[in-house]
Amino acid sequence: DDDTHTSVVIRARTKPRKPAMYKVLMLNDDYTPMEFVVHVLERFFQKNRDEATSIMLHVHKRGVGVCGVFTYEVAESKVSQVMDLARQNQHPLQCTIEKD
Ligand code: TYC
Repeated sequence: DDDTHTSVVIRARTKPRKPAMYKVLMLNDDYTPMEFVVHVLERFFQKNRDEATSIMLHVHKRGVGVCGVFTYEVAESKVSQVMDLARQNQHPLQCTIEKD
C-alpha cells in the first residue's frame, strides 16, 4: 500500500506570538452613582480625574465604553476587582471583556 511511504513534516513555530489582547468594557445602568464609576476608573485603570470622568460620561450616554486593553488574565482580574467592589457597595455596575 502506498500510504506506508507517506510522511508529513510540520515545522514548529519559532517566532513567539504577541499575546491576544482583550478590552475591558464598562456597561451603563440607571443606579450606580457617577462618582463611584469615576473612582473605579481611577483606582483600577490608572485614569486621572479628567480621563475617568470622560469615560464615565461616554458610558452613561452611549451605554458601553472601553476602560483599557490587557492580556486575558489581567483583563479578567480587572473585571473581578471592579465587580467585587461594586457588589460590596451594592451597586449593579457591570463590566465584561471582549477580544480586541
Ligand atoms: N447612568 C448612571 C447614573 O445616571 C451613571 C453610570 C455611568 C453608571 C457609567 C454606570 O458604567 C456606568 N447614575
